Amino acid sequence: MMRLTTTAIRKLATGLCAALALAYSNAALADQPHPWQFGFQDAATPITEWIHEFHNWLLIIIFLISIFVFGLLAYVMIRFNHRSHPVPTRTTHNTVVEVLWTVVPVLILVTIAIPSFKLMYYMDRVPDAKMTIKVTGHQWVWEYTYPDQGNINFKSLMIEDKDLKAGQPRLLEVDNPLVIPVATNIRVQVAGEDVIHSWFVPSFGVQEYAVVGRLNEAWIKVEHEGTYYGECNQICGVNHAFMPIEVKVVSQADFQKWVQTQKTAMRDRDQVPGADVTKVADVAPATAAEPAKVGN
Ligand SMILES: [Cu+2]
Repeated sequence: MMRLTTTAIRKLATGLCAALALAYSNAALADQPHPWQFGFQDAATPITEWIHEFHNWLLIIIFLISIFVFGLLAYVMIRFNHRSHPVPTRTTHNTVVEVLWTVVPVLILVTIAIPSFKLMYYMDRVPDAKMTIKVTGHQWVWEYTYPDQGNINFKSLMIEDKDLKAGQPRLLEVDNPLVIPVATNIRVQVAGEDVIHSWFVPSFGVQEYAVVGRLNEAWIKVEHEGTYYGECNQICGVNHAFMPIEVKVVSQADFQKWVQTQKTAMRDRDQVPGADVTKVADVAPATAAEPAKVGN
């Protein structure tokens, strides 16, 4: 029995150490979900900071209302139960109470509505964006385009479990992450190509639907360099869980370097004999498909 307990304690201690180590290694990375997490991921943009503030404000209101209602319930149960109050009153109306229980909730709703609308408009208007990124959702991969940087364009695919390297988070790591500069207002345009997807990065406070034939818009200004993770947030088919989002936020200088590397890579790709044909084929299907339809 004694030996059993010692083993159990040792196992528990090892488990605890492993959990702490995991928590520490995750803390070293930037925002991503981790096991046994409570609360939100850290805010990385002004929008998320505001969302968290608003959430905390609502929490206070909910807490106060709950205490008040539970207090009233307790008061009624103790003061007016059949033993302590055998003969019930026959009161049916009380104008003051009726006005109060109408006006007070209205006031509470107003204190919620005003900051809520402020936040909504703050999220909605892109403030003086320095660059634009186009995000396109496909079944089941994200595509990123940089129209201001010579149309750099690539697809971002999840790294499968068997190919993961140490420290890479499972189901979140991708081959080509989205790279953006730190402390820059960025317009994010989101569209879909097949079904509805949703580009969701919790620490950016951005969750934008990728709808075919629509261009939705959001904005981000990430305040610290690092790696941030998100996921497709709209059930989009069998591989919905396997189209994560990874965003690398780098300094302006590093971003410019990255842009140059991408441009050179694109130029090299275009110079490969036959590469132009592929390029045309990428753009062509919409027009090429039309005559086929007429033929049918
Ligand atoms: Cu999706």
